[in-house]
Amino acid sequence: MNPYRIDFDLITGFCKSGIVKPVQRRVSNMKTQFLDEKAAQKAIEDGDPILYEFNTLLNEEKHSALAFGTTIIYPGKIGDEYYMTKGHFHTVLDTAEVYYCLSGNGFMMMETPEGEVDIKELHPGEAVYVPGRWAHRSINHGKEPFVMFFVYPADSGHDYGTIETKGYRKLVIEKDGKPIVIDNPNWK
Ligand code: S6P
Ligand code: ZN
Repeated sequence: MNPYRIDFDLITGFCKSGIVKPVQRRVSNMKTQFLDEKAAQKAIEDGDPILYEFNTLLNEEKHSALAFGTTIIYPGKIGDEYYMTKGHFHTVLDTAEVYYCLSGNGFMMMETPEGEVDIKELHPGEAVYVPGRWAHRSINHGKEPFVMFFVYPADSGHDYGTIETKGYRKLVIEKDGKPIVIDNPNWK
């Protein structure tokens, strides 16, 4: 392809020129992944809010190319659990990804198939390197939208099924006004 240029806002993460339209994910798109399924059902009945949006600013989808874009996770909770992304492994498991925090703050929750778990907090100006083999989920425990720029090998692919079936080993919930990490009692 030819060299390519695109705009995105450094605070909101959205493409101001409108060339790229965001993908939106609502509670109904990941209802079974929340610890409190009754709270998730109620949120759906009360208007099914958007949990997060992401903009794939480019995906050339060929080996040796890069894909990049922005993710915006809104502030909020389902029960005691913060709004978060579905999370995924890459289909080509050993492909890495970089996330750079533009605004807001939150966590990147990561785990390997072997059961190692790591969580990194991100503030504006901080980046996290997600090595190959690590599933990744973004969680907003702040009061503002949590906005990140990401880049990964374009042919990585997305394996959502493993997380949908097994869940994450750890969850982040709010207790006494603060985020805490707990074991997921529903993990299979
Ligand atoms: C892709 C990258 C992001 C996520 C986005 C939404 O490899 O990690 O573009 O797709 O943050 O998360 P999810 O888990 O719904 O794909
Ligand atoms: Zn990814």
